[in-house]
Amino acid sequence: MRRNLKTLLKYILLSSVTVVFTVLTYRIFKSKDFTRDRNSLGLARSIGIEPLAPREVILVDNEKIDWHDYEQIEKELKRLGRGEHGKPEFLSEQEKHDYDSLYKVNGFNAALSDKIAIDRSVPDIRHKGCRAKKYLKNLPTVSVIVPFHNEHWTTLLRTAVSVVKRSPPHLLKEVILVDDFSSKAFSKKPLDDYLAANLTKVRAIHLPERSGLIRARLAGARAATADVLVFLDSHTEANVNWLPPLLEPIAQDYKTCVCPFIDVIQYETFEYRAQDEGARGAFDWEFFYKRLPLLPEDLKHPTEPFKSPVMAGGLFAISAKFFWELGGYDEGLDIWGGEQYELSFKIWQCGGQMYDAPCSRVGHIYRKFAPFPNPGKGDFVGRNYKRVAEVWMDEYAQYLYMRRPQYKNLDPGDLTQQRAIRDQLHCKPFKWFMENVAFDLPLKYPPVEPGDFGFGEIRNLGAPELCVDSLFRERDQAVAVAPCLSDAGRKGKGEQNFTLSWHKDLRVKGKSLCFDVSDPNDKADVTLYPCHGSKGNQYWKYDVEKQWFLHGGNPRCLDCDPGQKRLYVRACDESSKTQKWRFENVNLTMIADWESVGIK
Ligand SMILES: *[C@@H]1O[C@H](CO)[C@@H](O)[C@H](O)[C@H]1NC(C)=O
Ligand SMILES: *[C@@H]1O[C@H](CO)[C@@H](O)[C@H](O)[C@H]1NC(C)=O
Ligand SMILES: *[C@@H]1O[C@H](CO)[C@@H](O)[C@H](O)[C@H]1NC(C)=O
Ligand SMILES: [Mn+2]
Repeated sequence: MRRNLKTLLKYILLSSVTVVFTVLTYRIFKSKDFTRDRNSLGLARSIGIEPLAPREVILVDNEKIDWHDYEQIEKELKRLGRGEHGKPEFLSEQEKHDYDSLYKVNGFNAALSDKIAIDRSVPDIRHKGCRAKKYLKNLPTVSVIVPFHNEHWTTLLRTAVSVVKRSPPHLLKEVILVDDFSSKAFSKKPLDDYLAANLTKVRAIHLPERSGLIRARLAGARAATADVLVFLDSHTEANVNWLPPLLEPIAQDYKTCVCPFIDVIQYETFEYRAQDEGARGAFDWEFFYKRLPLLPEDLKHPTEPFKSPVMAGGLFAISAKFFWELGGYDEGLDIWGGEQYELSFKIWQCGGQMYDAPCSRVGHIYRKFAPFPNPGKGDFVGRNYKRVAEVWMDEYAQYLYMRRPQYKNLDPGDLTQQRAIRDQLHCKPFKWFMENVAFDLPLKYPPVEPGDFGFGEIRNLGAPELCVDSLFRERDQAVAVAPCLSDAGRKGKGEQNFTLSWHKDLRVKGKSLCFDVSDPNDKADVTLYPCHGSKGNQYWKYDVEKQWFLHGGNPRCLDCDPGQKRLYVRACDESSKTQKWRFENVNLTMIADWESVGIK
């Protein structure tokens, strides 16, 4: 009896929970207020129930619409003037009086910027498929955060105007320009007045002391009131319909960070053009930012967001909720450097995900040179890197320290709070990140550099007195054969020491010049070209048995004309003696393992 009563009570409790939830979820999906949606959904999930809404309501919620602002697009197409449509522009001689002085403080052609309209048009260089793409009708609201220190007036305003003009008004809640203690006069009151009079959605906050990029971003994030934070650099231009592709993946799962494609605004001419059609962000073991190729499945869907291991750093969207769950940036990171790794590792290791959205494009001025003096704070970048490595990278930190032994003696400061975040969020180990997200990184950037497949002299068997010789030539010049330097009585000038590196390229010993063949014809020259990592033109393999040097994917054999002392490649021929070469030192173990070393 008692048992039955208990069961009955349980039943009543459960059904009332169900009723409450049905009502709640119905309201959630009907509601237009995204913040409430998300919080309630989060609540539902946090107590272990996946809310199921009535069928038709789900359909409403998944409704997708065309977000293009065709009126605006039409208007921009008709614009005439300097630098319009992102065309390259030039100053006349008379206009060049402050060219040098403005270049020096900005690192780009700021005098030209002043001649180009603040609301200029940019070309729609998105993949054609983006024009037909629809996105969820219900998208979260956005605060755009733009930290700046002494940014040039017109490039700063162009950033803000491009955002305001090319964002759906009801999604864009505000643009916050975070003035990191700029010393240019217009950065204070004139800026505030301009914004109040002309750009009501844009406001500036002025930091009372120099705080650095990372803390300036945090200050902006703290002031932001919308659902999603979008961080931009202060010399950027948002392209057509840039916002919905950034927001949809976040609307679908708030633990998501999305980066736009970053286009190039050329520092001299302000030409707007593509950098490329996308790559996955990565790093090498000195923490230089690198890129990995798209995966085959990414290439099949050129307009769909693809997963990226690390962000480039300056331009990204993330829900405020997730950003703060992750503790924002580590405030112990000083000025700049390492913050993109910190946030990226955190996002992936702590249950989130990161995408690049090909249909969202933002132009960025890559400066010609950095105009700012060194802040004189010692190796602050090294300290930042060490903080990131110590908190997030586990045993992989050693690969960084192997290359930068001086980091061992750097004091990274107090890491207690960062480690507590990692514990509290039950974040995964770095090994998980390396094996599941950046799984192809070690092929291109091995934690421990493999040795060479071989090195030394390369002697011809058809003409055994001749060796491959670069003759100290430079880029774009042909490699030849010459009398072997190691033979007695044949001393002379020459450069006959080469390495077949683990990159599967043939290098002049001690230089980063590689043997390159671009000519598909018979007897194609072998020329020297800066090494670019064994792809295509620079791929070489040594066949120990046949004593062939094979070039390229559709292999041809290294060969020579002993009379003319010419070196070239041609179709492999088992009977040719001049195609056989003796390579002075070969690591047979490594050659036997050819496929598993470096890039395949
Ligand atoms: C508003 O913009 C116009 C046109 O760019 C400019 O002339 C004016 O000075 C601006 N207003 C303020 C208060 O700065
Ligand atoms: C080529 O370089 C290697 C290592 O740097 C050196 O040991 C070797 O003696 C050199 N060989 C010749 C032929 O100079
Ligand atoms: C050959 O390569 C293997 C694997 O990288 C390495 O362990 C070994 O020391 C190398 N041998 C020589 C003689 O360099
Ligand atoms: Mn920048």
